[in-house]
Amino acid sequence: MSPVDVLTLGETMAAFRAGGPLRLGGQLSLSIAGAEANVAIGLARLGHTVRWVGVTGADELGALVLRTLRAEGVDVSACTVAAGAPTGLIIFEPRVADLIRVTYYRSGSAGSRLSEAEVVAAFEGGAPRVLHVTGITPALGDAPRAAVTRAVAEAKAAGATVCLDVNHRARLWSVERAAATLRPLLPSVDLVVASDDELPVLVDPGADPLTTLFAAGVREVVVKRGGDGASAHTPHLTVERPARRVPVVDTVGAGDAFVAGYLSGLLDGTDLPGRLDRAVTTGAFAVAARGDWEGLPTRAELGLLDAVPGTTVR
Ligand code: KDG
Repeated sequence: MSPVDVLTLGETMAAFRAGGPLRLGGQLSLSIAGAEANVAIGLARLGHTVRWVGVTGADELGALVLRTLRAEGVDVSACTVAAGAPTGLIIFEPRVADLIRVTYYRSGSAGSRLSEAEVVAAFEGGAPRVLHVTGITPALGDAPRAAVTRAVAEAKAAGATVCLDVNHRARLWSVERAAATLRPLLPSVDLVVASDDELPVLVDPGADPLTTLFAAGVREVVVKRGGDGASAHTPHLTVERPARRVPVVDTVGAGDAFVAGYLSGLLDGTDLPGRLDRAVTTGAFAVAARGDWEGLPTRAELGLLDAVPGTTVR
């Protein structure tokens, strides 16, 4: 097992996208989805080496998860297949207008069995340049929480850059429990990614988020605002970027695509504006395509959105 540019860990589920309200039946399309896997696929498509660590069930949907990640060039050599626990499911249901209702079938899933053992295996090949973790994985249970804590400690000790995307999932845990788990990690975190409404997970009410996070040891803060763009902050510089204008097809996964673009820029040594430019671009690709990750660009495609709308590329 060789070192990689980026290591990430979490649960990847079988993903069903419904054509309409579930209670009316109809067709479902099947893929995979998981915030960390979405980032991994985005980075692999941009030419970086990526390892995703997780646990899948010894079932057909687990085979789909691993097959899809391998096909996308993501290293899954440190993954575990757990007998006796099913691969988790997520169902995306368009309910009204552009509102998507998400239903999880992941309690007791194989993914929730992720533990320090997988992390130790993942680091055996050497530390990554970047560790990417999200606030979803520690919400899955004590073992995944310990896995994230161990991965952050191992990455910090090895001098890797640690990226935390808050990715708060209110159906998995409360803001209070998320705060109690994620705030102690901040001294080991270099880069925090969050939306405005997720910052209270890390910052007390009334406190200035940037002042608080920089004081905790974080070096870079990126705030995702969806269609309103994004901003990136260090103690010495702030950069703002509008969202790129594209037809909105499916916003699920756009935040992960944004992170993949940002980390890609970081790995390439680009400056803060360059990282944010790439992030809003990859985020736009995700919004303009159906699926969590299916529309993500290769490096050669990054410039496609610069073309005049309606252009045919021949
Ligand atoms: O960001 C998209 C994710 O939310 C989706 O892929 C599934 O990881 C997932 C989750 O827990 O919601």
